[in-house]
Amino acid sequence: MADCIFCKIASGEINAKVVYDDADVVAFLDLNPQAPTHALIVPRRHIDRLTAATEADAELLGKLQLAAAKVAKVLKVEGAFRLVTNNGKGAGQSVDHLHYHLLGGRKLLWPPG
Ligand code: DGP
Repeated sequence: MADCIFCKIASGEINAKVVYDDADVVAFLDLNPQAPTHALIVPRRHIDRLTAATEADAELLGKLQLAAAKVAKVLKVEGAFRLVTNNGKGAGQSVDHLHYHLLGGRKLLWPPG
């Protein structure tokens, strides 16, 4: 997508602190961290949000979760972390490219608010 910031990060057009990448997935540190460890895991292929995914994306969605587990290990928070996606503006989604927040490094409260 031409004007998508996460597409540009995935293609290398915009710099980010990449902590993991493979053929389908890129993970990088969040610009505005909400925890000592805060990474974003995104598919290289543009999908607006989880509810825009289709059956054709099933394998990719699985890869995102497996990549998230690898990112947690890379960032040494595999023992305790939260993986969350904000789907839609009302849920706090500000970038329209599917992404999972991986948060860790501090006590994570529930419910999250
Ligand atoms: P959300 O609000 O769920 O759509 O999360 C978007 C996150 O993306 C937010 O925590 C800040 C982060 N973010 C926005 N622009 C950039 C950027 O250019 N680089 C990086 N690393 N993170 C960004």
